[in-house]
Amino acid sequence: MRKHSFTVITRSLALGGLLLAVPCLAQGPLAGAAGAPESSSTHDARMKWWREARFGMFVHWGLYSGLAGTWEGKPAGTSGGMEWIQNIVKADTDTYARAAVPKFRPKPGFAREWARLAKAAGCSYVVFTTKHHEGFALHNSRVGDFDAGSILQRDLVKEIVTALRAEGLRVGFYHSVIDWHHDQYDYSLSQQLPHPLHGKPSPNGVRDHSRYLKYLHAQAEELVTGYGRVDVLWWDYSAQDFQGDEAWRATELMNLVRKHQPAVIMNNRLFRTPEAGWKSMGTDGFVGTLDWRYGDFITPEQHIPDTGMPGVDWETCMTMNTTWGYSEHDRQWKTSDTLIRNLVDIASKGGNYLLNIGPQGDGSVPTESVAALHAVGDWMKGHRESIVGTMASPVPKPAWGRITARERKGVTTLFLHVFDWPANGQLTLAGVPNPIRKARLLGGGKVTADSRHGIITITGLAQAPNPVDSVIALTLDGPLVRQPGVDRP
Ligand code: JFZ
Repeated sequence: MRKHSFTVITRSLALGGLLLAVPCLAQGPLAGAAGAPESSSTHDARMKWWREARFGMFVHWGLYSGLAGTWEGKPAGTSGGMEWIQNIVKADTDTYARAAVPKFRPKPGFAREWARLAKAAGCSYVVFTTKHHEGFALHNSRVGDFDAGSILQRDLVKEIVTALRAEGLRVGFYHSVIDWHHDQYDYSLSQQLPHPLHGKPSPNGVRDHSRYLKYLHAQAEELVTGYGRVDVLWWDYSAQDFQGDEAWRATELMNLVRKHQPAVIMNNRLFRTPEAGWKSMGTDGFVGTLDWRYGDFITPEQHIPDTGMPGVDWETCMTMNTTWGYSEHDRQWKTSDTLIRNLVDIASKGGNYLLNIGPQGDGSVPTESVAALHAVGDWMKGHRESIVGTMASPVPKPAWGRITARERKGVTTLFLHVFDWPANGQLTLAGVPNPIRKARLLGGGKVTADSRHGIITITGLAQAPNPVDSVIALTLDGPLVRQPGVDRP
């Protein structure tokens, strides 16, 4: 159950008979032109492509990418987020820009490489940093001078969006509300949010945070008006002591974005309250509900929730090594087998996987990431239907792997993802009462399925056809019946 709020109920009543006329009135952002709350059906329609997509590519790229985790010839660290290097070395923005700008030299055609890579990997959407905490904007901004237009005479957002669209990919903008460049961003207002000057007096005297907010809103408006359709806005981020309307004029910001992009899907990071799904200052806590006025989905970072997040939309974002922004010192690469199984694990719990690349200062993607994404794509080619357009497993995860599900016209398909092929060659599955229509191995191969005493047994294969994840599609009569606690929206 999602929470209802008094404001919204009052609004619904003010609309007279509408509450009776629309059976599924839920709380939500004030999305309608007349300020009417969004209905569940409108919300579902807006979320449809995203829920089906299951797999997206994240891109962290900015001035930090050229620094590559190195400051004054020494590693700023060998693990962790090097997009934070300015904060790690406590550089003021001028010192930082002087070191970083000369190393940020986007090569021609870099964006096409990203887009082709995302496509080859089987991603449906790409979310990239339009501005990270460092404050450097990748578009050509009329309201500032710390942007690609002013400094490189290029509009990198335009280049990236054009390339993504050419590959038929959905477009997402990551945008940091934290800003280490703007001279009116008042870092003294939060003890919890990072800033290179944290704890030090402001070098330019008292700051007027409302002036920063004007700039933040103006740049956001440029981004949602200058580049065609924007499918996702990925805000980052708030703290318990500084969040929401007070910190960012967040409701107004979301409404501004929705005015220009009515179908946009936004995350919940402009806020940091239980109503917005947050439990603590970590990204692992989750309260079980999300009021859509604060965002459409929850953002677990670098971890996969044990049993998913029943009843809400969520997306796990994850690095391939340990940093978001490129670092020449980070060699802790995950194997492509791990990435594939993570994707399957997440899909089996009803979530999305947003997998990060950190291109270098010239825009080229580390060879390790390219190889891994191609391996994921190779697996996806033969198994796409078991991921894209599927829903969470209706039953808890089996010992041998994971399950994703699909229901169409009263016919249910369970995709049995086998990570560990049983030694006796017999795969068993309990808790699924539907009669079996047929079973087939994705990629070709004969298997037999039998149901006896409520247990389905699949035989016919002595060994795993795919060492990472072999998938058996099990078609069943009747609708998908879920066991309690393993639901999704
Ligand atoms: C944020 C950024 O700081 C980071 O650089 C990267 O962009 C990542 C995707 O998002 O990292 C966070 C944000 C919030 C929390 C932790 C890491 N948090 O609230 O626990």
